Amino acid sequence: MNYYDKLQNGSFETPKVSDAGTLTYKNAHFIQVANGTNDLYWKTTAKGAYFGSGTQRDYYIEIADGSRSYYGNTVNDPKPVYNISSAAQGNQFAELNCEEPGALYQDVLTEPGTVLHWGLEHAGRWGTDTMAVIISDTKSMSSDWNPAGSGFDQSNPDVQAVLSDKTGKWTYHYGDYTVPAGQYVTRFYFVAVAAANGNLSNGNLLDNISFGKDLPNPPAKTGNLIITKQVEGIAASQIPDESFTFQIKQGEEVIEEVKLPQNGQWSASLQAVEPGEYTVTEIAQEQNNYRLEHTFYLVGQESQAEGMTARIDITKEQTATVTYTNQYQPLMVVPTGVENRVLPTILIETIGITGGAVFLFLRRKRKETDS
Ligand SMILES: [Ca+2]
Ligand SMILES: [Ca+2]
Repeated sequence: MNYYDKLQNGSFETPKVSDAGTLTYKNAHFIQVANGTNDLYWKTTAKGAYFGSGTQRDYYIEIADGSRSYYGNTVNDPKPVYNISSAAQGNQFAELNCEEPGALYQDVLTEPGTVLHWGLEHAGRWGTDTMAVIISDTKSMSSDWNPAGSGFDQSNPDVQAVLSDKTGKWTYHYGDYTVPAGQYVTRFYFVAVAAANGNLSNGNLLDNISFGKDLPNPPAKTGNLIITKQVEGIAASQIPDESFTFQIKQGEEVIEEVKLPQNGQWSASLQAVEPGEYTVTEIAQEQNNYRLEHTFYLVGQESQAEGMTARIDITKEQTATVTYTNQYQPLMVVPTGVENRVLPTILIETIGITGGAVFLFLRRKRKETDS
């Protein structure tokens, strides 16, 4: 088995439905592919019958064609069968309940302490369907564990989200996950919990899934914004969590407030934001024994500007970035005693050097210099 550091085939574009082996129901084309199929990457916990076969049971994943392309003389139409007019991204999407409620999963190589981002688009099939996101260690998992359907336990601490969405449109969801100590392989489950029509072989459409260090691709017609904070002249480790507040405004309306650092992380993201013009304002906090000299911001690749408020255009299907840098000067107190008598006016300044080292410079006033 190959391992990757992010989820593969999150858009279910492979294997291609239009290739050999396509199944059809009311002119909607789909495939049911078994665990281990080339280019699939996904596995399922659900053992069920293959569509139409009646008895042949195996671990199948159902992938539908949402492209409205032609098969012979007949247009493929996902609408009458899946109640959705297209995939959320690309041409294909998956149905979590293939012939049984299941969990689709993948294992991803992870580094303890890092923050991973997940995102997905979900739709109900015959009404409101419910699914869950479970993220866990792989060590404690037995291979035949099926957390889906009646096996779902909401009190499981590995449950990250329970998502109920209507039929007919894709809804985007996202979240962050910090990899616990000692966890080098992380299993990511998308679990079918309930289906609107009660039929366990129907429901929970999924597309555009991502899980990894990179921010997910923004869903159609929306954008992302990443805010990063950095400091110079003071060690980042000296700065308490939530020292800096960022206000994100659209016009006069504050749409979000973000505090950094958060759990030791110096970046935060807003996802699936409506495109348009926004401002981000940093409310900087003074640090004990340091003087804030300058605040700079950098929007995308533009040149750095001094100030606290940045104007940012968020455009669809793009990720906008803004980085704020504060420069600090340590304030040093000269101990009373010998030094003060010998050097009554001594000005001690420090400057920060890249890499976090701090060098001290002593500068006497002219009248105190040796004569
Ligand atoms: Ca897709
Ligand atoms: Ca199905």
